[in-house]
Amino acid sequence: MAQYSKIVVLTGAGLSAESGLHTFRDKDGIWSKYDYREVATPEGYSRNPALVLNFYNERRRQNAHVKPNAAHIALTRLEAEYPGSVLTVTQNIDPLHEMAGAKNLIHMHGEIAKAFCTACRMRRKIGIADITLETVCPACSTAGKMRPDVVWFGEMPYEMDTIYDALGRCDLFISIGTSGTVYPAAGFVAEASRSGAHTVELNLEPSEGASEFKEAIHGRATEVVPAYVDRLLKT
Ligand code: BJW
Repeated sequence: MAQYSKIVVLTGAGLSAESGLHTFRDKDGIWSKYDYREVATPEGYSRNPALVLNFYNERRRQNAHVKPNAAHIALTRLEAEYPGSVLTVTQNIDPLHEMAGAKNLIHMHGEIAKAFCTACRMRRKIGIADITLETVCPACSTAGKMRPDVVWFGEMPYEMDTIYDALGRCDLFISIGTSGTVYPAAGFVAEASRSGAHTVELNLEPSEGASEFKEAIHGRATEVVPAYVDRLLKT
């Protein structure tokens, strides 16, 4: 019988780093080149929407060229082959989990490939198309109200009720490639611990919340994640 019956996996930018996408807080990370207050807050967007739209248009174009790496693929294998349930909650806005075949997935910080209309609140897939100040909402026909469907600082992440419900029931919580600095995701390990779950961090280096995990394995995601998934599938 499998050791755990309900697994929650939290992923962050470090998971996609070896697919060629920048993390946020590493030495050459996105926040070393951009001020998050200007590009990742509602206030920054109100001050200079063109700057924010261009920042995400550029990142959306980068996504056209990326491929899932061995860690994304291993997590999909876990979801497909593990005898218990596996929910992946990603902070990443890239499409790499679904490109690897993930099905039970929550994008808590939104998706770069979607746009959100602030007039009618419709969310829509746009693929790699740019959003501009002239973009017209296909649902309500309002121009200039479409923004990237991503969660900025000060905004409520998506599907929090479902996530907290899963954390309250899980018996294994795995955190991968995240610095543990951004809430509410940074608080998930404490939530899972309160439910009595075993908690594991798989990260290049100890994260901010490292001391809260019962187990830690440090190394590159493409190495430590497939090895950890193999271990789970063998037990
Ligand atoms: C590798 C690797 C390899 C590298 N292999 N590993 C004071 C106290 C507490 C909270 C707050 C506070 N003041 C404000 C807040 C709230 C705020 C917050 O947390 N701020 C902190 C900075 C203090 N949070 C919010 O506003 C959130 N909303 C909210 O709280 O609503 C209220 C609420 C309350 C209660 C319940 C529910 C809700 C919203 C946060 C939105 C974050 N948005 C961003 C941008 C999204 C769009 C975009 O992508 O542009 O999300 S910011 C950015 O950070 C992005 C990421 O998803 C997020 C996390 O980053 P992540 O993934 O951890 O990346 P890094 O770069 O930090 O770390 C990468 C890690 O990988 C590193 O450790 C590397 O070592 C490792 N790594 N290569 C393995 N190859």
